[in-house]
Amino acid sequence: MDTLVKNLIFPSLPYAYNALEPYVDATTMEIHYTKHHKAYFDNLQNAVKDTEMADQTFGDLLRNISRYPTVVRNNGGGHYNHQLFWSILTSKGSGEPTGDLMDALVKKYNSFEEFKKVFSDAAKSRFGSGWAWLVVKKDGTPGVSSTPNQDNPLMDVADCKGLPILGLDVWEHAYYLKYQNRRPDYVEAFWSVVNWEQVSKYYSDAIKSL
Ligand code: MN3
Repeated sequence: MDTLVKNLIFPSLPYAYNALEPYVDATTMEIHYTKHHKAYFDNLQNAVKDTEMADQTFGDLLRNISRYPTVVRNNGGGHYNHQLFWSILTSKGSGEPTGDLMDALVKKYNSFEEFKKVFSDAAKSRFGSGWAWLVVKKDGTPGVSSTPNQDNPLMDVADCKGLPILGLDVWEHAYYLKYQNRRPDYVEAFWSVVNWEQVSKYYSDAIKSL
Protein backbone atom coordinates (compact mmCIF):
# COMPACT_ATOMS: atom_id res chain seq x y z
CA MET A 1 0.00 0.00 0.00
CA ASP A 2 3.07 2.23 0.36
CA THR A 3 4.03 1.56 -3.26
CA LEU A 4 3.68 4.54 -5.61
CA VAL A 5 0.88 3.99 -8.09
CA LYS A 6 3.30 4.27 -11.04
CA ASN A 7 5.48 1.52 -9.51
CA LEU A 8 2.70 -1.04 -9.00
CA ILE A 9 3.32 -4.38 -10.68
CA PHE A 10 0.81 -6.85 -12.02
CA PRO A 11 1.19 -9.72 -9.54
CA SER A 12 1.68 -13.32 -10.61
CA LEU A 13 -1.08 -15.74 -9.68
CA PRO A 14 0.20 -17.82 -6.72
CA TYR A 15 -1.22 -21.11 -8.10
CA ALA A 16 -2.27 -22.77 -11.36
CA TYR A 17 -5.55 -21.84 -13.07
CA ASN A 18 -6.97 -25.27 -12.19
CA ALA A 19 -5.78 -25.22 -8.56
CA LEU A 20 -9.18 -24.33 -7.14
CA GLU A 21 -11.16 -26.97 -9.07
CA PRO A 22 -13.89 -28.04 -8.61
CA TYR A 23 -14.92 -24.95 -6.62
CA VAL A 24 -13.62 -22.41 -9.14
CA ASP A 25 -13.07 -23.74 -12.67
CA ALA A 26 -9.83 -23.23 -14.58
CA THR A 27 -11.38 -21.32 -17.50
CA THR A 28 -13.00 -18.81 -15.17
CA MET A 29 -9.72 -18.37 -13.30
CA GLU A 30 -7.73 -17.82 -16.47
CA ILE A 31 -10.14 -15.28 -17.96
CA HIS A 32 -10.64 -13.56 -14.61
CA TYR A 33 -6.92 -13.12 -14.02
CA THR A 34 -5.53 -12.54 -17.55
CA LYS A 35 -8.43 -10.46 -18.90
CA HIS A 36 -10.44 -8.83 -16.12
CA HIS A 37 -7.74 -8.15 -13.54
CA LYS A 38 -5.16 -7.29 -16.21
CA ALA A 39 -7.57 -4.78 -17.76
CA TYR A 40 -8.14 -3.04 -14.39
CA PHE A 41 -4.39 -2.87 -13.88
CA ASP A 42 -3.65 -1.49 -17.37
CA ASN A 43 -6.55 0.96 -17.26
CA LEU A 44 -5.35 2.28 -13.90
CA GLN A 45 -1.85 2.86 -15.24
CA ASN A 46 -3.21 4.58 -18.35
CA ALA A 47 -5.51 6.80 -16.27
CA VAL A 48 -2.78 8.02 -13.89
CA LYS A 49 0.00 8.37 -16.48
CA ASP A 50 1.61 11.82 -16.43
CA THR A 51 -0.64 13.02 -13.58
CA GLU A 52 0.08 13.68 -9.92
CA MET A 53 -1.89 10.51 -9.13
CA ALA A 54 1.02 8.40 -10.41
CA ASP A 55 3.19 9.73 -7.56
CA GLN A 56 0.69 9.01 -4.78
CA THR A 57 1.03 5.82 -2.76
CA PHE A 58 -1.63 3.29 -3.72
CA GLY A 59 -3.01 3.46 -0.18
CA ASP A 60 -3.38 7.25 -0.27
CA LEU A 61 -5.02 7.08 -3.69
CA LEU A 62 -7.65 4.63 -2.45
CA ARG A 63 -8.23 6.38 0.90
CA ASN A 64 -8.87 9.69 -0.92
CA ILE A 65 -10.63 8.20 -3.93
CA SER A 66 -13.50 10.74 -3.91
CA ARG A 67 -11.00 13.37 -5.17
CA TYR A 68 -10.18 11.39 -8.29
CA PRO A 69 -11.93 10.51 -11.56
CA THR A 70 -14.37 7.59 -11.69
CA VAL A 71 -12.04 5.69 -14.04
CA VAL A 72 -9.41 5.68 -11.27
CA ARG A 73 -11.95 4.61 -8.65
CA ASN A 74 -13.16 1.69 -10.78
CA ASN A 75 -9.79 0.46 -11.99
CA GLY A 76 -7.78 1.26 -8.85
CA GLY A 77 -10.37 -0.62 -6.82
CA GLY A 78 -10.38 -3.37 -9.43
CA HIS A 79 -6.63 -3.85 -9.10
CA TYR A 80 -6.57 -3.71 -5.29
CA ASN A 81 -9.56 -6.03 -4.87
CA HIS A 82 -8.30 -8.72 -7.23
CA GLN A 83 -4.75 -8.85 -5.89
CA LEU A 84 -6.24 -9.33 -2.40
CA PHE A 85 -8.71 -11.92 -3.70
CA TRP A 86 -6.04 -14.13 -5.34
CA SER A 87 -3.97 -14.03 -2.18
CA ILE A 88 -6.71 -15.32 0.13
CA LEU A 89 -7.57 -18.37 -2.02
CA THR A 90 -5.79 -21.72 -1.91
CA SER A 91 -6.23 -25.30 -3.08
CA LYS A 92 -5.52 -26.31 0.52
CA GLY A 93 -8.42 -24.59 2.25
CA SER A 94 -7.92 -25.20 5.94
CA GLY A 95 -11.59 -24.88 6.87
CA GLU A 96 -11.34 -22.34 9.62
CA PRO A 97 -9.04 -19.74 11.12
CA THR A 98 -7.12 -20.31 14.31
CA GLY A 99 -5.69 -18.14 17.07
CA ASP A 100 -6.48 -14.45 17.50
CA LEU A 101 -8.64 -14.13 14.37
CA MET A 102 -10.84 -17.04 15.43
CA ASP A 103 -11.14 -15.55 18.92
CA ALA A 104 -12.14 -12.15 17.49
CA LEU A 105 -14.75 -13.69 15.16
CA VAL A 106 -16.29 -15.79 17.92
CA LYS A 107 -16.36 -12.80 20.25
CA LYS A 108 -18.16 -10.67 17.64
CA TYR A 109 -20.44 -13.27 16.00
CA ASN A 110 -20.76 -15.89 18.78
CA SER A 111 -19.52 -18.66 16.47
CA PHE A 112 -17.52 -19.18 13.29
CA GLU A 113 -20.63 -20.61 11.65
CA GLU A 114 -22.57 -17.45 12.45
CA PHE A 115 -19.77 -15.28 11.02
CA LYS A 116 -19.88 -17.34 7.79
CA LYS A 117 -23.63 -16.83 7.61
CA VAL A 118 -23.36 -13.05 8.01
CA PHE A 119 -20.60 -12.86 5.37
CA SER A 120 -22.45 -15.19 2.98
CA ASP A 121 -25.62 -13.14 3.34
CA ALA A 122 -23.67 -9.96 2.49
CA ALA A 123 -22.28 -11.68 -0.62
CA LYS A 124 -25.60 -13.15 -1.73
CA SER A 125 -27.62 -9.98 -1.19
CA ARG A 126 -25.26 -7.50 -2.88
CA PHE A 127 -27.43 -6.32 -5.79
CA GLY A 128 -25.63 -6.50 -9.13
CA SER A 129 -21.84 -6.46 -9.18
CA GLY A 130 -19.67 -5.99 -6.13
CA TRP A 131 -17.77 -7.53 -3.25
CA ALA A 132 -18.30 -8.88 0.25
CA TRP A 133 -15.68 -8.09 2.88
CA LEU A 134 -14.32 -9.02 6.26
CA VAL A 135 -12.51 -5.98 7.63
CA VAL A 136 -10.73 -4.85 10.75
CA LYS A 137 -12.37 -1.65 11.90
CA LYS A 138 -10.64 1.33 13.50
CA ASP A 139 -11.51 0.02 16.98
CA GLY A 140 -9.83 -3.30 16.19
CA THR A 141 -13.01 -5.35 15.91
CA PRO A 142 -13.94 -7.42 12.84
CA GLY A 143 -16.78 -6.28 10.60
CA VAL A 144 -18.62 -7.61 7.54
CA SER A 145 -19.79 -5.38 4.70
CA SER A 146 -20.32 -5.29 0.97
CA THR A 147 -19.52 -2.67 -1.65
CA PRO A 148 -20.85 -2.07 -5.18
CA ASN A 149 -18.78 -2.27 -8.37
CA GLN A 150 -15.04 -2.20 -7.57
CA ASP A 151 -15.32 -0.06 -4.44
CA ASN A 152 -13.76 -1.36 -1.23
CA PRO A 153 -13.72 -0.52 2.50
CA LEU A 154 -10.44 1.43 2.24
CA MET A 155 -12.18 4.08 0.14
CA ASP A 156 -13.50 7.28 1.70
CA VAL A 157 -16.74 6.69 -0.22
CA ALA A 158 -17.43 3.33 1.49
CA ASP A 159 -20.36 3.05 3.95
CA CYS A 160 -18.40 0.69 6.23
CA LYS A 161 -14.69 1.45 6.40
CA GLY A 162 -11.88 -0.76 7.58
CA LEU A 163 -8.83 -2.72 6.52
CA PRO A 164 -9.94 -5.60 4.27
CA ILE A 165 -8.54 -9.03 5.25
CA LEU A 166 -10.92 -11.21 3.23
CA GLY A 167 -12.87 -10.35 0.09
CA LEU A 168 -15.23 -12.24 -2.19
CA ASP A 169 -15.81 -11.16 -5.78
CA VAL A 170 -19.51 -11.52 -6.62
CA TRP A 171 -19.36 -10.09 -10.13
CA GLU A 172 -20.91 -12.57 -12.58
CA HIS A 173 -17.52 -12.82 -14.36
CA ALA A 174 -16.25 -14.59 -11.19
CA TYR A 175 -18.74 -17.48 -11.35
CA TYR A 176 -21.11 -17.44 -14.33
CA LEU A 177 -19.42 -20.13 -16.48
CA LYS A 178 -19.75 -22.73 -13.74
CA TYR A 179 -22.63 -21.51 -11.59
CA GLN A 180 -24.71 -19.36 -14.02
CA ASN A 181 -27.37 -17.60 -11.92
CA ARG A 182 -26.62 -19.65 -8.79
CA ARG A 183 -24.57 -17.14 -6.84
CA PRO A 184 -25.44 -18.78 -3.50
CA ASP A 185 -23.75 -22.03 -4.65
CA TYR A 186 -20.61 -20.10 -5.60
CA VAL A 187 -20.60 -18.35 -2.22
CA GLU A 188 -20.87 -21.70 -0.43
CA ALA A 189 -18.05 -23.16 -2.56
CA PHE A 190 -15.83 -20.19 -1.66
CA TRP A 191 -15.51 -21.44 1.93
CA SER A 192 -13.69 -24.56 0.67
CA VAL A 193 -10.84 -22.53 -0.85
CA VAL A 194 -10.19 -19.78 1.71
CA ASN A 195 -6.56 -19.48 2.80
CA TRP A 196 -7.16 -18.85 6.50
CA GLU A 197 -3.45 -18.83 7.20
CA GLN A 198 -3.09 -15.79 4.94
CA VAL A 199 -6.24 -14.12 6.29
CA SER A 200 -4.94 -14.59 9.85
CA LYS A 201 -1.69 -12.93 8.83
CA TYR A 202 -3.61 -9.99 7.35
CA TYR A 203 -5.56 -9.81 10.61
CA SER A 204 -2.38 -9.59 12.75
CA ASP A 205 -0.87 -7.01 10.37
CA ALA A 206 -4.07 -4.93 10.49
CA ILE A 207 -4.19 -5.01 14.30
CA LYS A 208 -0.52 -3.96 14.48
CA SER A 209 -1.12 -1.06 12.09
CA LEU A 210 -3.98 0.48 14.11
MN1 MN3 B 1 -13.49 -9.92 -10.67
